[in-house]
Amino acid sequence: MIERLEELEEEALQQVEEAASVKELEAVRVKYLGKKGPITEVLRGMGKLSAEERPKVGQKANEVREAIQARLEERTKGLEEKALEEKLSSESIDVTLPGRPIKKGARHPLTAVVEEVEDIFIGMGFKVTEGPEVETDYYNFEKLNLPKDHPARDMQDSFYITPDLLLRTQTSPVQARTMEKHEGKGPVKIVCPGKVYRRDDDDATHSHQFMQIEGLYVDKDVKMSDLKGVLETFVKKYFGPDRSIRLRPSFFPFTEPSVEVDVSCGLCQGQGCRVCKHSGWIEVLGAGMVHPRVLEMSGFDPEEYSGFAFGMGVERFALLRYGIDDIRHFYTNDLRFLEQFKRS
Ligand code: 2U9
Repeated sequence: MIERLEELEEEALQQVEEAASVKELEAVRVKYLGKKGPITEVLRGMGKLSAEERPKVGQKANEVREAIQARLEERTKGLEEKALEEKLSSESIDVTLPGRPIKKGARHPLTAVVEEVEDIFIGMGFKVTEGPEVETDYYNFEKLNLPKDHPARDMQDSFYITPDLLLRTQTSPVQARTMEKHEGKGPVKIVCPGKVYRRDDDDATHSHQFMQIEGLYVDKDVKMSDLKGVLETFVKKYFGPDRSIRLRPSFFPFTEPSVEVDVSCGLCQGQGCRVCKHSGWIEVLGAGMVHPRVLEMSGFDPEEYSGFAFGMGVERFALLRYGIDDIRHFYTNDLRFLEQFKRS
């Protein structure tokens, strides 16, 4: 039996040496040291041995098992280390490879216009303020001198959510809320950019959702000439120093007097062309002195305070800046359109 065990040891160790993978080593372990293996078999037959032989064979069997087990462990460890080394060397980083280019996005043209307009007004001391897109009827209309029966409410057909809640039709409620927070004390000097919603059929020049930037300056002694100066500075900064503005009388419920602001046409220098519809002027803003009732409703004493306000459509500014002919391009997310606004 001892001889048989020695044979088995030699055979098993030989196979351990020949195994080429951890998997093959495991197969050798099962074959020789498993419950159904030949060493177990030898041990089972020990009952037939004499009392003298039995411990010797037992001890030999244990020695053989331990020897095979030890060599198996050594080789397993060796193979695992080798596999790890191979993996590490095959995965090594070649630092000389050129980097993968990162696909850069671009700011949406409307965002670019909003940021540019904001920067110009920040330069004149205005703060940027935002507010909710879902508004109450009270802040969207009532506070802006548009009572329930006002015809302008029909003019701006709106998206109502409940009888009292709607998608704001202008960013003006942000100004009304801000004035209220100031509790009757000026100055309030803000520009309010944001999305607004009106029930309109979408076409090349109309969209049911569009963007506005409105501005408000309320303080003691704010005059119409301040409004003109601020808007002239803005227009020259946005469109160019050679452009001029003109004011035409208009009407808005929230301002009195109200004006429409035109900028001289940049294509024909006021001579008249296709872009300005042969008038030499392009309408770009609405504005006016804040109506005393609007001041009062938001907690300012119209005897002590006055203010001006203005509003502009962002899409119109973007159309003019980039020479785009259809407002719907801004909302269809066509990459062929959007990628043209990448900065080099
Ligand atoms: C308060 C008081 C007054 C905001 C103003 C306009 C004139 C205006 C239009 C321009 C193009 C909207 O996008 S558009 O259709 N806006 O003409 N907006 S004055 O007046 C305010 C706002 C808030 C408390």
